Amino acid sequence: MVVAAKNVLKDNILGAFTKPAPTLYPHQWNWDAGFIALGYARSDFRQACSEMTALFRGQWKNGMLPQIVFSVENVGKYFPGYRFWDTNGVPGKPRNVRTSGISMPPVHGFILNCLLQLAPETKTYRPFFRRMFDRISLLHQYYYQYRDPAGEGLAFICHPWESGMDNLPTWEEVFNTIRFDDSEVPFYERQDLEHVDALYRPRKLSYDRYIYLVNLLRQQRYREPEIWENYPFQVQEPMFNAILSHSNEALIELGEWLRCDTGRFREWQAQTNRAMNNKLWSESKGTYVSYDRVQRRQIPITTAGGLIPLLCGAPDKTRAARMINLLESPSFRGTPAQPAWMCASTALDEPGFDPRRYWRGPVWINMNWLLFHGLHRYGCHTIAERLRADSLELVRQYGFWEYFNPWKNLPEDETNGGYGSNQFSWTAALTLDWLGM
Ligand code: 9WN
Repeated sequence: MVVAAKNVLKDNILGAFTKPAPTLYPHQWNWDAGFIALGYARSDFRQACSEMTALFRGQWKNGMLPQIVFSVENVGKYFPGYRFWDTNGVPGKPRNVRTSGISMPPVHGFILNCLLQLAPETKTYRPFFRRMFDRISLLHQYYYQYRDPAGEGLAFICHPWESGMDNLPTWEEVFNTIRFDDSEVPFYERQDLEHVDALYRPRKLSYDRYIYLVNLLRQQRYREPEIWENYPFQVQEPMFNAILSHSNEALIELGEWLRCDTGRFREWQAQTNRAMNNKLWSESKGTYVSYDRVQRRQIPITTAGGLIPLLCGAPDKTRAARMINLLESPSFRGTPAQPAWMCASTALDEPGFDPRRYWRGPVWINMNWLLFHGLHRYGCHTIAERLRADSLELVRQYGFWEYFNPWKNLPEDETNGGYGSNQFSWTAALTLDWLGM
């Protein structure tokens, strides 16, 4: 498994960075780069650093770190490409780097901290850590300055792609409140369906909605904060904020090591955890849920993302116990007759659940990795280890797929429970991390 995982990364490498998948995703992606860096950390530390450096070349002057940094070699092989995003000439975008115009979950702080723990020796790499520390601080500054207009401590996402969990039923609830005409969706041609069967990817309606939002952003030239005044999709999502909070914690540790001031990271972390507890906790669900800033309401849908606040220490003992009960309940474990792998992206009993379609139910290895660390933090070592064991078993049975059917017993005519792209980089990278390789 180790050799095979390393080969996935080797085959996907494009010089300074590694693409997420051979053909479906031929550029560099934001949070993928963090997970991928971890996959190289023990075997090729230089490449791990290179992944981070390459990604931050795309950072905008206001701190925004783009979801995609486009590779010049693979122009035209992914939709929406650089031209469609139309970020060229946007003030503050680095002129010589092609990027999209939205961001993604800020895993980079805690990934950098993991890299520090794994560095072969820290003296040589100190300038790298210092540079990254400054860049990541700027990224966090961006979230608190531009994505938290009320100064609550919660960053909002402006597009499902920013969540990294693009196709949750949660987003449909938000979109159902946004009225727009077909004529407001510019002409576009998807390319994902050339590589993956439509059954496993978002539906056309979801793509129309994604593209409608991209069009709004590009028409207004990504002008922040003005653009947010009338912008319809503004969601405070628990995993995104938990990742931000946990990265703040990491910046405190890194800052102490670098002998830098860490005061603002402490404030941000405390404020974000407090706000998550005040605004995103659902007492009836026993987990965290998203909040729609525009409609001013919680969206009561149970997702794996709602459990990720365990990672940053947000829930107190009582809330954590309720979350663990939920994780151990039929919503995520299935039943003796129909057992499930941990952990479905959308709960098994949600009406929007679909075991094959992208984020509507399948298991994703990066979600399991985040949850694994959250569970250890709360002393739930046995469940954490089960999560790791399930992840490794899925990879062993099916291969390095992008996502997996959460049901342990597949229908008789289905032999492969791995979906999306095969040879998926973060599945390989996090397998290596779990195996300590
Ligand atoms: C859009 C690259 C990315 C991941 C996301 C995953 C998928 C893109 C797409 O692939 O999203 O960003 O085209 O579907 O949802 O989490 O970062 O692996």
